[in-house]
Amino acid sequence: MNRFVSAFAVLSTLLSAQGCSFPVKSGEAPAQTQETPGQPSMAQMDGHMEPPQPMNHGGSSGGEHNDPSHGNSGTPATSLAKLTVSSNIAPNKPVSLVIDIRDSAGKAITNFDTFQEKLMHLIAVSDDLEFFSHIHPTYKGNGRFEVEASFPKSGGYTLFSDYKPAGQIERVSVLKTAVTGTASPAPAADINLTQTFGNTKVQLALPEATVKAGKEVMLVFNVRDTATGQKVTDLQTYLGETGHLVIIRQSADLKASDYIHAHPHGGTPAGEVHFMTHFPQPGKYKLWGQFNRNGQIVTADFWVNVL
Ligand SMILES: [Cu+2]
Repeated sequence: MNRFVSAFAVLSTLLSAQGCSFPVKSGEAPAQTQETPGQPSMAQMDGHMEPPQPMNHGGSSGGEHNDPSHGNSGTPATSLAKLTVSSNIAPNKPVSLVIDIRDSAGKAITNFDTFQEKLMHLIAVSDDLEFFSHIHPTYKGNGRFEVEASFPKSGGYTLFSDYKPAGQIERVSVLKTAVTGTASPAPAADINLTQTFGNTKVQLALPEATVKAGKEVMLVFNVRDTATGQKVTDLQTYLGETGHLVIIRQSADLKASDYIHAHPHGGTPAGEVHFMTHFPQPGKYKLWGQFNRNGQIVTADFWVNVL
């Protein structure tokens, strides 16, 4: 009962934030559901030196003629994601997440392109950005993806669902859910740029002491072994690349425009992973670099203040 209240409260916030509406059938399903429009991913904009929003690609000369979302910001996106959670989510209790992808007419989208080795990448974060999870839902056919997840603590969560309808550009749909109970206050942001994760010490090198919004910046992750202090030599590809970097801007209501997925540059020295990206606007950003040390995924998180 309680969860319906929170689900619809979140939904209405989203609708007003997005400035568009789509039908909500109350009582349609016994589970917590959420629908959000897909937006062109910022990932595909990396390297284009364009600000992430508004999604303005400069008129009709682009090659992706199948994508009406390239028009004015008021144009509806061509895909919608709906999240269904089978039960009340308790902290640390595995729960099945079902994500249905439909087109703007409500019809299931049934064909997806693989990118970075998967059909869907799902980034789940607690709304205070303390918890991060990168998982890959399984495609069940008829537009439906499923994955088991568990969330460590009470409070709101945002899921960034990253997928590519066949022949179209990458999309990011934002889904919201909540874990029962009262959220505990977030710990203070640790702004130290050297952190240890198990047997790996990662130092994030910024190009300048102050990072400014709207500028292309190179972020360098120096990955060392804690035992030897030396740069590691055992990095392997992870999902087809030498590393992945997810960046999310801290915000009371996380949106697709707060999400950046950066891809690394090749040809860098052993133990270094370089990402070119930009921070669209001032704020506090959380960064999660993911690296594969001989089969073990290291997730290195940092806070960066952008002026
Ligand atoms: Cu992924």
